[in-house]
Amino acid sequence: MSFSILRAGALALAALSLSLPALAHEFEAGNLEIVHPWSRATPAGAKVAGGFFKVENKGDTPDRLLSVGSDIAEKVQVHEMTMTAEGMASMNEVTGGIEIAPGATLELKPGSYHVMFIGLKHPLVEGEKFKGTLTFEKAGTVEVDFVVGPLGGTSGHGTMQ
Ligand SMILES: [Cu+2]
Repeated sequence: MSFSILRAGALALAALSLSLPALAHEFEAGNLEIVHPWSRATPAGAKVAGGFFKVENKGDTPDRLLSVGSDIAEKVQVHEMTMTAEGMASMNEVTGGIEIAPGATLELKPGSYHVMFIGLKHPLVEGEKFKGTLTFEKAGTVEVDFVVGPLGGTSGHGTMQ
């Protein structure tokens, strides 16, 4: 009896580890490794969504994230979130790209650098994926899949999302 319980446990673990690569998906562009591009499900009528991912520079020269593209929205921008002296969050489009030093990891995440999909052509549904392209100064353009996570959480966009 204890044998079959152990066996069931082992099978469950095996199933779990098999499902992990789908959750933590990665893409390569030259010396850059792009980890887990994701977005969020959008409420009905929402016109914007955020996008997030990490880029690890495994090379020995700096590179820059120049732009992000996708067919799901009319416009795609890279934004930076900063706090004003009054403690208000403010969002600005990044111009000139974001440097990724050798050995460094650039993280786009809620409340920080993020992608903004503006003018969504359809709602984002949890569990679905959509295509996007990331363009780097040296590594060029790479196609990635953004995975859509659950609605809610800290978007860093107040009432916008
Ligand atoms: Cu934004």
